[in-house]
Amino acid sequence: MGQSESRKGEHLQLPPGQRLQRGWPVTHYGPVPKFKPDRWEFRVFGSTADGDKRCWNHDDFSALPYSTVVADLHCVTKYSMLGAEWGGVSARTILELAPPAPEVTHVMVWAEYGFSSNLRLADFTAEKTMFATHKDGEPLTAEHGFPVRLVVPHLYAWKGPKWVRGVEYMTTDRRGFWEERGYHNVGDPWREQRYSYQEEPGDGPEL
Ligand SMILES: Nc1nc2c(c(=O)[nH]1)N[C@H]1C(S)=C(S)[C@@H](COP(=O)(O)O)O[C@H]1N2
Ligand SMILES: [Mo]
Repeated sequence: MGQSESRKGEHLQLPPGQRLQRGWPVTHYGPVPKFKPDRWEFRVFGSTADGDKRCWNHDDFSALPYSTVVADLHCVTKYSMLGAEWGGVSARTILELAPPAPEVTHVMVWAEYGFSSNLRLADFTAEKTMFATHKDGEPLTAEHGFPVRLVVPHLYAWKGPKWVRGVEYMTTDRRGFWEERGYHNVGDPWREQRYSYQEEPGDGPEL
């Protein structure tokens, strides 16, 4: 078959306990936010290298360097979508434009309505971690996170908030929305790190 089939060839493996999903379901907690372009901004704050915040409005964010990655999405409820092409702004680009202080070890990614997810800095700086604005060449739809969602292909999908509004650089770890509500602080699907009761010392802050 065509291009999508060969792309999928790179991603034939499903993490343990996952099944293949055809199509793209919508999964999230709460309502779909309404995008208000004049009020929208993408903010980087917390422990930046120079102590200043960075802010991009929607036009400026849309003008940042655009790249694509082919990556899978693994929902902790056990379905996986394989071989999507995500387009957007690499997390590494944000780190270059808004460098963190040397003491930063974790980030909190913030979305509309206070949804959040925490990541180790190493997961945030991973090559394929991306603030996606597009999937398979099309802008994201509202229910899939328009205008921007985070994609962290090597972790369960709750680690990638839809409707992202900012990144907080942190010098200690703190739990995000699902990490406070029973999900694993790290969330590696290859190790089936689904629930917080599976955490081992060092995986996350005390609950
Ligand atoms: N803001 C926000 N982002 C979110 C969630 C959420 O509840 N709120 N759920 C996550 C979960 S559990 C999954 S599986 C994916 C689903 O993305 P999709 O609806 O585009 O398939 O979004 C993630 N991002
Ligand atoms: Mo999920």
